[in-house]
This record gives sequence, structure tokens and C-alpha cells, in this order.
Amino acid sequence: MKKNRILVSWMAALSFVAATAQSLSPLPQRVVWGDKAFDQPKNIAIKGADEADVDAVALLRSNFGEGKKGIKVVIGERGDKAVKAYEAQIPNKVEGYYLSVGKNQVVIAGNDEAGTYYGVQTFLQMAAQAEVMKAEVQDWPDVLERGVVEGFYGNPWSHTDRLRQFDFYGKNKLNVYIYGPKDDPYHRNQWREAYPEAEAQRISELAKAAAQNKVNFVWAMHPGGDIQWNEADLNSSIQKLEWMYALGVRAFAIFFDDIFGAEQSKGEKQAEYMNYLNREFVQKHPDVAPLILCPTEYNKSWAGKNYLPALGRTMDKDIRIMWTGATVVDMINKSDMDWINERIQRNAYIWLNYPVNDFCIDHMLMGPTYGNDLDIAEQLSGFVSNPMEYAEASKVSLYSIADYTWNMDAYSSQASWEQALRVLMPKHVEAFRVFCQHNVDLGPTGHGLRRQGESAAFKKSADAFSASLAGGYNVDAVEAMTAEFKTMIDAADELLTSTEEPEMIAEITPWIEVMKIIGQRGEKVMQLYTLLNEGNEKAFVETYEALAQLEQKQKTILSRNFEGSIKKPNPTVANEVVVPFIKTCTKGLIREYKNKHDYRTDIFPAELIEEGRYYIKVNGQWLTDENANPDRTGDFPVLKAEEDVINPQRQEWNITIDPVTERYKITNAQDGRYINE
Ligand code: LOG
Repeated sequence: MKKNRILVSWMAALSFVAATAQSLSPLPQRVVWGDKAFDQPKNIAIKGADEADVDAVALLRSNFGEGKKGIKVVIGERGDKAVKAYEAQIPNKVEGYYLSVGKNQVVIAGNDEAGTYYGVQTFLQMAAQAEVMKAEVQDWPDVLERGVVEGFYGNPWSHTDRLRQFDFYGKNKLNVYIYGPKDDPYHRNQWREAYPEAEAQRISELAKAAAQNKVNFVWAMHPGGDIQWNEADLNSSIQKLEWMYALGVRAFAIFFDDIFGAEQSKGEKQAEYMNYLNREFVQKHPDVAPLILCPTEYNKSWAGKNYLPALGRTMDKDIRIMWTGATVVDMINKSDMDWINERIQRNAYIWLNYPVNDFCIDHMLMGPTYGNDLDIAEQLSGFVSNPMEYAEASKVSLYSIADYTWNMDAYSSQASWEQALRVLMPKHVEAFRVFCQHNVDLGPTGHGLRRQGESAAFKKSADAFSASLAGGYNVDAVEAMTAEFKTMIDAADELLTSTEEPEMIAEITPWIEVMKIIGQRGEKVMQLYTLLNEGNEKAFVETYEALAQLEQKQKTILSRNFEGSIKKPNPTVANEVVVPFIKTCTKGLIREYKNKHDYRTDIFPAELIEEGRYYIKVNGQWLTDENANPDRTGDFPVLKAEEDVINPQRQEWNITIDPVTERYKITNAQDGRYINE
């Protein structure tokens, strides 16, 4: 069925008719709105419950009461008696559904079970409005496998995080979750061993909860660090998969990313191994889904001549192959898809390294999800996003991943982002928008990806301020900037005192606190302009000291500062526009103060190197924190000839100036270890 763009724009034009006309998300392929059907229903009368998908029916029942006088809901999937009359309207597409909302009756007819379930999800979005509009929807996903790969380094998500994710995926029609946190020992280093009882229990629970939300729970094993191509390890592999099967897992992936052994990295060997698992495990369990492989050369910049074609040629065609794009961290475009698919002789399964932040763990990536081409649906076997270790905060981007993969050519990154803010923080949308706008870019990292548009509203004012300042002190300009900083402080206070969405707030609190302090720093800087203009030396120095104190306070804020936490970053917020603005202003102010008054070397630092993040080369070699591990102390950084492309943060060093000793302090960006102490 060809998608009808006209209907989509027609819907946009009609949005005023239904001021309440729900913006459905993901945006359905076809929707025709009518006038009001009924008020928000409390009760429904279900017809077809005995044959329809049980999860879909359970979902309806958990949202409405049941009674004969309720709105009639006819439900079922193709072939069921209840929806026989509507078969012609059901799209002939995997996970497709037909939904009609009329005056007195709702029809939800899936092409298959998942379709029925998604029809219910769409109806729930409509029925959450005060007035439910008449509508006819025909809908299906563009990409068959859509979701998330928990595949980052650092603190794995908690059990609660994951359960909450599955609920979110169900609502937003994502249908895959791949379990592969690098720091779960039973996934990677101790892959041969069975999970201890309590953890095994949790995996079982996860598999069940995922299924209830129509999410395929895929458990990934990462044997490449030390696997030997011998019988013992083949047996260990099968044994582990069988154990996981016994826990209720029905889909599996094997990861060979970020490994170093020459033997383990061979395409032919991996292909042979995968075919063996396919034959000896998957094919012996008819209810197990096709395997997924994350290859060693998983992006174009790392691909040699032979590895990928070897996989393409020799690995069974039903095994999917993951791919991160042109580089490790990149958005996906059409020419990259052409390139990879030709080599692997199948459609690649995208592993998008966004919004993952394990290589820039001090940054929250909360901006719009843009840059993936909108015409690649046909070339994908799946599309999963690798998120941040911050599960709740990741939902801003995952919401858009759901939109994008469901209805690709209708995707608008900006509209989807705005909608995500409304859905995730409905009572504090404005404050949350301020927060997200100041947490967009990754900063410079070895992976190179940047995100545009951070602090866009602030930037406009800041540019105007800088221009006006050229003409000397300007009270209006100072007040306008003070208002900008106050917006940051007010948004922070509103979010910090919110009782809404406590899980999200708890996770982003350290970043909110930093945003607040940056706002306060900005206010102080604006006061400095006025005090300098008034020639008030004493107050200037005092205010400057208060400013310096705020900066120190900001550095004491840590995230994930709990026992066993692998990474405990000091949050970086608004680092593209706001912080440089504050720094530039402060420098200018100090310079002017020194010109007008005296040097006060007791107060103002003589800065030689800007505080910031640096690569350090000594005699042409990179200073490297090789064994990045927060528990290890006492070993020294080493010099390496090679740039570390896998863990670039090991070669990134934060240089700060200790205000007390006035000495430089150099710490590693990954684990915060000192170099000079
Ligand atoms: C890892 C991944 C990590 C990501 C970003 C893949 C296939 N593997 O460089 O675990 O989260 O990059 O740091 C990776 O992307 N290696």
C-alpha cells in the first residue's frame, strides 16, 4: 500500500478543527479525522475478547471499566469472527492494523496480534483526550524491527529502569530490546558462566514483561574477548544459550565488537561459529528468532577488504548483521546503506550510537534526534538505538527513534522532539524544554559527532548583548541577559521541586543543579558589569569572589555517586554557548577592572591555559590512561603511538586550575584519575 502524503498534510491543515485532534505518535501512515465522536470514555463493552490478542485485551481492560452501557469496542485480528466485516480495511502489513472510531463504536482490527495491540495503543492515545474525535486509521510500521540495544559501557540499567522502558516501548510501538550492557560480566567477561539465581530470575521477569508489551527480548552474548574456536567453547556457547532459553529468552544476539584477538576477529571463523549456533541451537528450537550478529568491523571506517564479504558469503542468510554506519558514532545515510548491504549480501541491522554517552558521560544528550536519512526503510532489517546509561533521560531520543522507524518519510525531528517533551514532562514542558535546550551537544570527542542548536534561544540574546556592549555599558542589555540567566534558574527550581515523573527528575538532578549554578554565575557576571560601570571596586571584588565560589561548587556536583558506580561524572551543561559566554565576559571584565583599578593578583588568576578538555601529545605520542578503571590507583598513564578509536576518552584529559594552589590539575576524562598527583 502506498503511503499517502496528502493525508498527512491534510491532517496538519485540519489540526485546528480538532484543537483536541490528537497528535498521535508514532504518526500513523493514514489517518482521516472527523468531528467529535464521544467524550472521554470511562467504560467500554468489548466484543471479540475471546479470540483477540490477550495483551491487547488486557491493555484495554487495564484502562477502562467494562459495562454494557460503555462504548462498544470490537476487537480482533484477521480471521477472527468479531472483525470479519472489516477484513478489507486491514492493511496487509506485518504489525498493521485498522482502527475506526465512530459515534458509538470503535473497531480495532489487527493484521496480526501485534497489530491489534498497536491499534489499542493508538486508541488509548485518542481516548486520553477530553473529546475523542471520529477517525479512520490504517497503520503499519516502515521498519520491522525497531527499538533499543542496551549496549553501552558503564552502569547497566537497573531492573526497574528496564521494566519502565518496556512499558514505554509498548506505548510507542517499539518492538525490540537487545540486552547487551558491556559491564554485565555474564554478558561479556564471564560469558561461559550461568547467571546467579537472583539475576537469572530477573532476566526471566524481563523476558516476560517485554513480551506483554510486544517487545522481543533479545539476549546478547559477547564471547569474542577470549573465545577459542574449539569444541569446548562451542559447547560452552550452546550451554549458555540453553540456560538463557530455559529462563524464557527466545531471541539471541552475538556481539564481536571491540575485541582485539586476531583469531577471534576473523570473519570466516565468526561466520562458521554463527552457522554452528544457528544449526545446533536456533534450528532445534522452532520458537527461537533468527540470530543477530554484531560484527567486529561494524562501521565503514574500520572495515578492511575481506572481513565483511567473508561474512556476507559464508554466514547463513537468515542471520542479521549489525552496523553503526560510516563511523562508530554517526547518523545513517543512504549511501552507507548501499555500501554495507552490498558487502554483507543482506539488509543491515542498524546499531545507532545515539544518544549513547559512554564516551562523553558528563553530557546528557537531550536535543532533537536528527540526521538519519528518511529514505532508507527498505534497506534495513532493523534499527536499534544505543542509549545513555540514563534510562529515563534517554526517552527523549527514543521517543523520536520510535517515530522515525514507524513512519520514516513523515518524520520531523523537531516536531517529534517537542511532542516527546510534552509526553515525558506534561506539567513542566517549558522548564523541561529549557533544560533540554541546554543539554544538546556532545562537545569535542574522539568520535567526532556534534549536535547543533544548543542553547539556541540564549545564543540570540547573547549575540545581541555582545553587539550592544561594543557601545559601552548598556543597562537594557544587562537586564535582558539577566533575564536569560533567570530563566535557567527558574526552570531548574521548577524541575527540582517537581513531584511529577520522579524517576526522570532523580536521574537528571545533577545536571539541573549544574544548570542552576550556571544561571547564578551568569547573574553574577551581569552584576559585575553594573558594578564596574559604577566604579564600585569593593563590591566588584566581592561579587567576583562569589562567582569563583559558585564555580567551585559546580565542580563538586557528581552524578551516579553511589557504591559500585562505574562512572561518576561531574555534569557538563550548556557548554557550547552559555559557559563560553560567561567565560568571555568574565575575562573581559577582569581585564577592564585591571586597567581601571589594580591587578589584585591575590584575587584574579593569571590564566595561561584555558580550562578544558585536551589531548596531550608528548614527543608525538598520545598520553593514555590505558587501564581505565576507577578502582585502580597507583599505575601510571602511558604514551601510545596510536590514537585510541575505541575508547577515545582514555586519551582525553581535563585541565583545571586549582584556585587555592593555582596549579594545574590534570585528570583523565574517563575515570577522573589524576595525572600529576
Ligand atoms: C561499542 C559500544 C559503545 C559505543 C559508543 C558498538 C558496536 N560497540 O566503540 O558498546 O557504547 O561504541 O562508545 C562502541 O558500537 N565501541
